[in-house]
Amino acid sequence: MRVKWKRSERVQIAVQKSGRLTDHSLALLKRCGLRLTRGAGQLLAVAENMPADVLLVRDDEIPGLVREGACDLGIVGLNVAEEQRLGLAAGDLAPRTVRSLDFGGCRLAMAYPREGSARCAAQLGGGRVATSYPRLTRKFLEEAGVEAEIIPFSGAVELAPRLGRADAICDLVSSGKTLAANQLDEGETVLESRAALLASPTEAPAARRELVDLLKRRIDAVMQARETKYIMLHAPREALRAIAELLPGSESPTIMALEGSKDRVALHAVCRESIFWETLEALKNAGASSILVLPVEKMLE
Ligand code: PRT
Ligand code: ZN
Repeated sequence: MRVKWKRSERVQIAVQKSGRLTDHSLALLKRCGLRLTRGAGQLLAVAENMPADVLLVRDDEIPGLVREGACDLGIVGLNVAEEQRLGLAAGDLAPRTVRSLDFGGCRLAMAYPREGSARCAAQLGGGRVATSYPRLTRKFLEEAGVEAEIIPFSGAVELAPRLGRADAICDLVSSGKTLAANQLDEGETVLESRAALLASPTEAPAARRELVDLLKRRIDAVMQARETKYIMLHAPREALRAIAELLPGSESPTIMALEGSKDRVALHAVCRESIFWETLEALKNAGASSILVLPVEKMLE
C-alpha cells in the first residue's frame, strides 16, 4: 500500500490490542472516518485515507505512550489512567483526559467477604486489602482515615480472601457477578470509570494538530449521534403541545399536514436523549400513532 504522508505528519493513536476496550475503540475510530487495515496479529493498523496509525498495545502501556509523546492520542480505561497518574514523580506531566467515552463503564470498588469480620473500610483497621490498583486504593483508604496493608495482586484478586491473603479487595466491578460468585459483597466505590480519550500533556506538533483536533470533534459528533434519535409520529393537532413535552431533549419539531386528514398531522423531531419504551407508551396515550424511532447515522452542527 502507498502511504502518502510523512511519518511526522501521521497522528499516532494507541488502542488496546485485545481486551474489553478493543472492539469499541476500533469501531469508534472507524465511525470517525478512519479506514483501517490490520493484518492478523499485527500491532499497527494504518489508516488508508488519512494520516493516522493505530498502535495496538496492552492497555497498561497506553498512558505512558501518550505521556512520552510516542502517541498523540490513546483510548484507555480511566481506572488505568488514574492509577498511573498517581505513580508519576512530582513535576512529571500526566496525559490529559480530553474526552470521557461512552463505553467501558465499570467501577473500582471495595468488596468484603460475606463471612469476614470487616463489612466496610472503617472496620478494616490494620487489615489487608488485595488489589491491582494499589495507588488508587491507598488514596481511598487514606482519605477515609483507615490504616490497612495493601497487598498488590496482578490477577484473580477476588480469590485473595479465600486464599487467606486479604481481609478485603479493591477491584473493578461491572455486573457484580464475579463478586457474588466469590461470596464477596460490594462496598464503597473508589472510582467510577469508563473509557477515556487521552492526549499528550503538551499540544500536538503543528503538523498533526489539525487532525488531532478534527478527530476530537468527530468523536464528539459520533457520541452525540449515538445518543440522538429521529422520531416520526402522527398525532391530533390539539395534542401537539402535550406530545412535544414528552419528547426528550428535542427542539422545534417539524409539523406536516397529512393528506386527506384535517385534524391529524405528522411530527418529526430530533431527540438528543435515549427514548425508552415508557416514552413511546406515554406518546401513544397522548394520542400519537404510527410512531417510528430511527437511529441517527451522522450529525454535524
Ligand atoms: O491485556 P491487557 O492488559 O490489555 O488487558 P487487561 O486484562 O488489563 O484489561 P481488560 O481487557 O480486562 O479490561 C480493559 C478495561 O475494561 C479495564 O481497564 C476497565 O476500564 C474496563 N472494564 C469494564 C473492565 C470491566 N468492565 C470488568 N468487569 N475491566 C475488567 N473487568 C473485570 C473485573 O476485573 C472482574 O474480574 O471483570 C470482572 C468483573 O465483572 P462483573 O461483570 O462480574 O462485575
Ligand atoms: Zn492491562
